Amino acid sequence: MRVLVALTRDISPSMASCELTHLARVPIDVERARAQHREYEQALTEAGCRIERLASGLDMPDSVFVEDIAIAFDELAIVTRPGAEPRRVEVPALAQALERHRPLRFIVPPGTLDGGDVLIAGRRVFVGLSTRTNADAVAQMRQMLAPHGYTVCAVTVRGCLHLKSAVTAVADDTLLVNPQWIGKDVLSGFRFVEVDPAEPMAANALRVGDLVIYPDACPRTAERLARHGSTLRLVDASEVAKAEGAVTCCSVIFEANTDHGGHGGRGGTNSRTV
Ligand code: CIR
Repeated sequence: MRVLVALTRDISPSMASCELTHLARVPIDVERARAQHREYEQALTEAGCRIERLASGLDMPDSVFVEDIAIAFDELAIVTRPGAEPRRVEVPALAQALERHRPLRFIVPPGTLDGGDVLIAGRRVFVGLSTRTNADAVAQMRQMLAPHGYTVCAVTVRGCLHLKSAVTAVADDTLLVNPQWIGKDVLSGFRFVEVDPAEPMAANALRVGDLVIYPDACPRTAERLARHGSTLRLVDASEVAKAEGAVTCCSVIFEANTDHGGHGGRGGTNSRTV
C-alpha cells in the first residue's frame, strides 16, 4: 500500500522575526499560526499522509517552511544550502530526519538553493533562478539527478520569492500559474489554470494525491480550480502568509519505504508532480 510521509516542523516562538523579501513586516499571531498549522497537518492526514513533525527553536524563525531545506525524490533527497544565510541553522535536523528515508545529497558552496524554487513534474525538474537559488546549485542538482533519468531546467523567476510562488502543479498535466511572475512558454507541454488577476499570491497550491490543499484567502482562483475539476481542501494560512509562506512551504512529502530496509531506491518512475 502507498504510504506518504509529510515532514513538518513546529512554528517557532520567534516567527515574527522571519525573513521577508517582498512583504512589509506586520504582527504575526504565533498561537494562531500554531492552530492553523495543526489544521494544515490535519488536511495532510486526510490526504493520506503520516505526519513526522520536527521541533523548532528560538534561533529559527522560519522553521515551519521545511520545503526550502530539502527536496525528496523517489531515489534520493537533496539537502539544500538556503539562500538566506540565517536559515542554514534549520538544515541539520531536516537532514537527520530524512536520512532514515532516503540517501542524501548536499548542495555545497557556492551553490545556494531553496526548495521553494523546485517544481518536480515526473522526470522534469524546473528550478527557479531567484534571489535564493543560483546557477551553481542548478548545476549541482543536474549532476545529482541525471543518473536517475531526470532533466533539470533552470527558469527565471521575477517579482516573487520563489518559483513555487509563481507556479505549482494541480494535476499531472496542469499547472496553476501567475503569468505576471513566470513565462508560460518555459513550461511546455502543460495545461494551465491562471490565477485571478486580483489574487497575485494564489499560484501556490499543494497537491497530495487527489486533493489540492489551498488557502481560503484566494476564493476567486479557488473557483477557477474547482471549475477545472480540482478537489479542494481549504485551509486558513493567514499567519504563514504574513511570513511570505504558503501551503507548499510547510511540508516535505514523499512515499514511505515499503521494504523496511532503510533507504528508498524503489527504482520506479517519480509518479508525482509537485
Ligand atoms: C523566507 O523568506 O525564507 C520565509 N520567510 C518564507 C519562506 C517561504 N518558503 C517557500 O515559499 N517555499
